[in-house]
Amino acid sequence: MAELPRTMQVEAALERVRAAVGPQGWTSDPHDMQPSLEDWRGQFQGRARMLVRPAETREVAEVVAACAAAGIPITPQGGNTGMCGGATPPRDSDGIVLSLARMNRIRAIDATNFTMTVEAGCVLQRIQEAALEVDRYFPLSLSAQGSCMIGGNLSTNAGGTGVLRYGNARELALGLEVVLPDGRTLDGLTALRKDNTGYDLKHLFVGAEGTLGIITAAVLKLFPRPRAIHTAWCAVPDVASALDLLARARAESGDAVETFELVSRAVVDLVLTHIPGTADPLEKRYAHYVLLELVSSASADDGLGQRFQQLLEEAFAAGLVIDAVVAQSDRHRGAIWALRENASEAEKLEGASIKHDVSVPVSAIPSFWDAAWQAVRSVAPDARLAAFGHAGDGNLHYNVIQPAGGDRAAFLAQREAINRAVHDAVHRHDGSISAEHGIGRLKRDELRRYKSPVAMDVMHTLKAALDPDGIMNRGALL
Ligand code: FAD
Ligand code: 2HG
Ligand code: ZN
Repeated sequence: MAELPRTMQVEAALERVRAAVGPQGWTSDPHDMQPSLEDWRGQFQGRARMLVRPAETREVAEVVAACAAAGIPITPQGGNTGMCGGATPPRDSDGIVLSLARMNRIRAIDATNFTMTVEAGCVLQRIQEAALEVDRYFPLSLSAQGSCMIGGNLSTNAGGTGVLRYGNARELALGLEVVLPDGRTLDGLTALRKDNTGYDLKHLFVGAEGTLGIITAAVLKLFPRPRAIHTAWCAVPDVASALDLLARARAESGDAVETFELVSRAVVDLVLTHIPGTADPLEKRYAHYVLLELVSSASADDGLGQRFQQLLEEAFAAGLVIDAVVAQSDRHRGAIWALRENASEAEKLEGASIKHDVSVPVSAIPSFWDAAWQAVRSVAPDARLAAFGHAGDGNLHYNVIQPAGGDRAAFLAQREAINRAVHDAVHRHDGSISAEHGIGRLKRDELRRYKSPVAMDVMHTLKAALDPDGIMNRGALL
């Protein structure tokens, strides 16, 4: 029998997609699709034939099989909060966006096994709340938690503010269910902590940014619920002192540090300017701050409060902390956290920023900080630094923002030179150009520049083996 022309193959496949998900599960209305065709930062705009929203794994499998048969590209999408444009289809795409938003069931919670089985479209905050309801804790925590989804968190291997104690998303997943690019379902929903039966396949899909398949469900690790939380907002004289404070806090608290966030004054000023209801908890202005949080899961306060107090006193005496405020209530703690949690939003409201989500060894942060800034100043003397981040993990958001009142387009025209200044400094300090946000479309060229050719080759080999026609998230990562 003669093969159907491509346009007829595509139409037949799209009809199969529509039938698989039913009328609730798709739209091609430009107005309804619009939010899915642009990223959170408004930096990427794309095109798609259809927005498809399956409600079950078998529907995802049928949609992918239909697309695979006709070579229709698929862009997977969760909460669309990603920072690198990975969930936005290409500008010239003739494919579909596949949203996991309707797959939002919590399938099971096993409090004895300390596990929860969730669908990919579960919003992170809902997972945190469901864990607390059974007196357990799911520690992945980021400012986008009210809208990002666990499938997106796993696909970007998200980090956030609890990595020091609990690891990033990769370390929180025991098993995954994945629809492969040919439409088969890989059921790896194991709740086992030990399973050495060959390659641990889940790790292929964590951090793959949707390029190797679609995560449809996951078994997550839970932890005992924190009972005592001690929070301080500390002014530090310089970045090096902050890291001395970190080392001291880890060693003297029995490694109870859950959060160690460095925030520069420039970022605090942006938050105070743009986010209503925020206030500076200290009277004087300082160059850098640390949001420090120590946590204990013991049923009574096991002396951590005392150690926390002692730690702060000793840090004052050693000149590592020059001013501080300790949270006295949940409300007070929330007000302190607001200075950190609103950093991205405040930066966005201030104007154009060139973001650098980078990591270096913790001990190299001070040297990197100065070297990178010197390099940026040499190419963009009027640019401003609004840096903050998860210093406890060696991860800085070394964001360079446009001059106050300056021209947005002129500033963004310097992107290449500014990226080179920062990323070359990262490279010289044995760091990574993407600590936690991934590569997406934003950093594809940067990845090629800094990743070893052998590593790139292995990644291309894996991609070709699993997705030979390249339908999964075309244009992202590789
Ligand atoms: P999306 O943006 O929808 O997608 C991200 C990528 O994953 C895309 O490549 C997409 O194709 C792919 N994808 C999504 N779902 C699936 C799936 N089910 N299967 C296969 N591929 C899929 N990130 C951090 O790591 N740490 C932070 O502290 C942090 N803070 C943030 C704060 C703010 C205010 C914002 C806006 C973002 C922040 N982010 C942070 C970035 C972002 O929230 C995370 O990357 C998050 O994990 C993305 O989840 P999402 O559901 O929005 O994914
Ligand atoms: C955070 O830590 C996020 O708040 C966002 O990773 C970082 O906006 C950024 O650059
Ligand atoms: Zn971050």
